[in-house]
Amino acid sequence: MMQPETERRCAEITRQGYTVIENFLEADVLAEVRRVLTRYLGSHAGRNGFEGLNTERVYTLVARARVFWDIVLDARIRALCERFLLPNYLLTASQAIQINPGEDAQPFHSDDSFHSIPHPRPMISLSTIVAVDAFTAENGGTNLIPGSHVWDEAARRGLSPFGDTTEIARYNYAGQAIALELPPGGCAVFSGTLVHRGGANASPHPRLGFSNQYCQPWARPQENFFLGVPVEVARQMPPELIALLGYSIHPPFIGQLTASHPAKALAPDYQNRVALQARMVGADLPE
Ligand SMILES: O=C(O)CCC(=O)C(=O)O
Repeated sequence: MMQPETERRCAEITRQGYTVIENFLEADVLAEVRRVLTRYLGSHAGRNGFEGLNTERVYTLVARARVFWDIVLDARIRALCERFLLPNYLLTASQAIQINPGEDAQPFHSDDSFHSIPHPRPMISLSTIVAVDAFTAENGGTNLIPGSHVWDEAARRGLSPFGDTTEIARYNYAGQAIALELPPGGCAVFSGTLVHRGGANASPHPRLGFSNQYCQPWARPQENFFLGVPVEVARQMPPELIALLGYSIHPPFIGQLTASHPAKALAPDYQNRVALQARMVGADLPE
């Protein structure tokens, strides 16, 4: 039953760079997301124009609550990942973004541009952004440029991995952007090559959303989930999820842990192989 929907969404991503799933989160799931995020808001204010000086972020969502486990593994999103990414794709980012009233627009950027392979090129990552509060043109609903996912280097000249670099580039890009309007619980899925930014929030209320992003299995993820997700939490996760965090092999060897499967490191009795072998041969680490 999902197949025609997946086909339609794939076609939209291929044509315009993004697709929208209006009713992505059920009301109870959305309420749980809001409950968890409310607890953490206030713990990390943006430190620069890219994070947003009047924006709050909660990183590593997948470590914080089980509700994000199911969302990361959502079958509709995974069906799209399977179409655009290789098997053994990974989670690359999992963060909430609250754009507070009065915040300026973020610099224009695309989410996989720090993989410095020239454009046009296939996406290296696939992003989702989910509205917790309704996204509107007034409150900072993501500004995105339809069709920019296929731009070449000349069209992308005003961008850098940290966003647009000049006033004129910002002005030109803004003229081509649309504001993503989403109901609470709505989701947009877009190519890692699509040019976009968090919008300015001219409303009197914060705009809360979150973004899970997935990348090719050969690309280095943005977030270091091995260190960011406490091992006691990772041990409770379902196998499909720990695989997405990098406890997996992209054959033949990417991700191997001293020539064994990295998920073995989550076993309660796991012993580091290098330390074990050093003990066997009577060596000190490091010599
Ligand atoms: O919050 C948004 O609407 C988009 C934010 C974004 O693109 C980012 O922080 O990379």
